[in-house]
Amino acid sequence: MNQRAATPAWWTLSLFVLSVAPAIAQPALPLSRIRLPEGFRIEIYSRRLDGARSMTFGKEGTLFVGTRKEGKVYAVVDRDRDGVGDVVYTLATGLNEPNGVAFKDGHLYVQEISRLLRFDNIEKHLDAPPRPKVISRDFPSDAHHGWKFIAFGPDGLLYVPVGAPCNICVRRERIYATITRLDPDKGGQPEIFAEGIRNTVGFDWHPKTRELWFTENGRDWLGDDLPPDELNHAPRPGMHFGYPACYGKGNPDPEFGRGKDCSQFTPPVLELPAHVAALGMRFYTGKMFPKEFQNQIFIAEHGSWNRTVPVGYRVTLVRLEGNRAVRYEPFATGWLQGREAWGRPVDVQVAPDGSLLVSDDKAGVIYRISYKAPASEVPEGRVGEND
Ligand SMILES: [Ca+2]
Ligand SMILES: [Ca+2]
Repeated sequence: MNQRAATPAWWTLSLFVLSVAPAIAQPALPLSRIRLPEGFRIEIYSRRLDGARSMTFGKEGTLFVGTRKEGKVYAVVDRDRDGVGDVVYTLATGLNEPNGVAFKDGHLYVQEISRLLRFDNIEKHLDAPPRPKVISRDFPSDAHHGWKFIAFGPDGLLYVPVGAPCNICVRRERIYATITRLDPDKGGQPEIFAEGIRNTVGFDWHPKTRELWFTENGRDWLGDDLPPDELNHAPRPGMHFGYPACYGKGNPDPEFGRGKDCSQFTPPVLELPAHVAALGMRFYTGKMFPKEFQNQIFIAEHGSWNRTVPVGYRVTLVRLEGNRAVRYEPFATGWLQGREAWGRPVDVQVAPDGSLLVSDDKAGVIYRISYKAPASEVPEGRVGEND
């Protein structure tokens, strides 16, 4: 800084500006730019959530939200259950990229880069959260792809991915480029569930088959259109999904795939466009949306950085027939305007009322997408509310 500029008058002025800044309202977000299928609408569920990333619900309806660089974990409570969060608690600060949040038996689990933390009986203590217990320190400390999405599977185990600590590389330690799982009550080393996964930041289990599905981000620096991001299906432990040797449906990587037989790896169910950055994904299990959305997959696409013309920055829908993906279509678009994005979807989460929440770490908000049948589709004898 220029020393001469730091006169007492300058300091007085800057302190004044700093002290009033928090009182200035956030600029309104251009929500009218978001395009959705007929009958759907988008609103703000909660704002002032800097860096909002992964989401999970507590048993009493509290929404927990992780972040990365912000180091914070938030809790949002919708006291009157009207679909708008009323209170935001900051449960923790100063954590190391606490991207992952999961909830079980009253406790909130938070995954930093290398540590798994647990906040006991959290919904009873939102205004004065307990110090977290350290459940595990057994994950690598690499910052590259180090932030983690976590979730409990139908087997009661916590699934924790470990990304490749690089754009693309081979590491001797087997834990890299995997999805692991562990029993947080027992502790101990995580078990490798699936491998050959460059980096997944979103997964869910099919509500009927209870099998794992996950998104995966492809490598960078292979050009604008290669390789695809992936939607994968892991019905059992021990599967290998190809990284770093092979990408997409059987393509060898130009550097790491020489001499490799790509047919020995499990291909993705669906190749997504390159660089869309498919992060959060969930099966829709609510009752609010029309029947054809039941058990279909929503994907949050964070958007590209390694591409000439930006892509992604939207929520997409994958329609399934059994274990086959039969359609991939945009669901919510408009965060990207020309080459500029005003928001970046990170995670999707079905709320208890059946609406779909979407987190956005650029705009620092959670959106709520709800559905009401257009008036013409309201059955006779039922009076539609004014919209
Ligand atoms: Ca409310
Ligand atoms: Ca793959």
